[in-house]
Amino acid sequence: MVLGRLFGRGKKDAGAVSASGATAGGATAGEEVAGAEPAAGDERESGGRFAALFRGLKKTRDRLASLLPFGRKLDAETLEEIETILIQSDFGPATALALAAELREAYKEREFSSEEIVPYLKRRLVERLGANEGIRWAPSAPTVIVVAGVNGTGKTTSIAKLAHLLHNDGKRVLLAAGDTFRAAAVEQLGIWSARIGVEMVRGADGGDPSAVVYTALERAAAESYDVVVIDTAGRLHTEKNLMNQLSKMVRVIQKKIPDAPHEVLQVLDATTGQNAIQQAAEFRRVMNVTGLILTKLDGTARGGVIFPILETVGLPVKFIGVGEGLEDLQLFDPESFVAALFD
Ligand SMILES: Nc1nc2c(ncn2[C@@H]2O[C@H](COP(=O)(O)OP(=O)(O)OP(=O)(O)O)[C@@H](O)[C@H]2O)c(=O)[nH]1
Ligand SMILES: [Mg+2]
Repeated sequence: MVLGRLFGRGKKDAGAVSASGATAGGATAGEEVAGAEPAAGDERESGGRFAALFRGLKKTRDRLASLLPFGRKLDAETLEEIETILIQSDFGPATALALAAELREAYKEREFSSEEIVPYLKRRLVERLGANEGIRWAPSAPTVIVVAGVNGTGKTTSIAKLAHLLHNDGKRVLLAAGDTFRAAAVEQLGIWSARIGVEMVRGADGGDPSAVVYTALERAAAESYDVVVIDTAGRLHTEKNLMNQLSKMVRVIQKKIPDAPHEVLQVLDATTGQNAIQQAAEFRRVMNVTGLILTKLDGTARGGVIFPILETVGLPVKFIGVGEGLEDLQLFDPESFVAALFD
């Protein structure tokens, strides 16, 4: 089901896009409706999708578990403590204050006992995350996805992982090596593309990335590709150059396909906290960023950072990175995410 949403088979366009079917061991539709523990249980041990998420969020989960006053009487002091813990865990002041206020209110009305604190928090957190609509597909192929972000955030690896997901779902994926600034970047993507078994368009070293993108779009049309995923530089000589290059790339894409790019996904490194939020603001000034890929959640004990990112940046998190392996990019699923934070 989770993959179903990723591939746009959720509501309106059911069946419009062929897919090999849900293979990743996600929850069934019934389980999804049931609550925040859809994929837990057996799958946690079995090495499936939830297992990777559960493993990836271990640092954050351990930290929360060590902080939360389990089994304690829910009084004014405990409530105060929970508020502080949520702020310290990078849930951000807005989420932390709102949750604590809701808890206080609910406690006043004797809605629940102290054992219910965590289930209550989980429900509220899932609600705050909202739904993930998945990839926005083009009405007619190819769907063009630009992946941008500052250097080292995980663009190239995330593109490889995304291509792998899409390829496994039966999509014809074409990669465009748009980071021509570093020869090694093209090589890196080339190695991934060979490993995954998808084609890649490359240009001359140091050449104009817009030319690479143009060629990729021509080829995608001629050879009926479903998706073009474009890698971009994270660093040029100056930041101004980078922003100019990115906006030029978008103009070139739009000359060929007016309603493209259909997705501009900005990659943010979860371990950089507040910095990630600033980067998002900068990129939005030059590009119409449509969603985020939040990487390296496995590398931080402060995975709660997703909340202030969502609140401050106001863009949906579409994918999350929970490790360095090819299987470690997931469609962001709020319920599984929150379950993996606490269970
Ligand atoms: N632990 C962990 N490492 C990750 C994740 N995503 C990416 N990385 C690592 O982050 C490092 C940088 O990743 P790249 O994909 O090269 O980053 P980039 O944004 O393309 O970097 P530039 O091309 O220099 O702009 C690599 O060592 C990746 O393996 C993740 O989800 N978890
Ligand atoms: Mg790169």
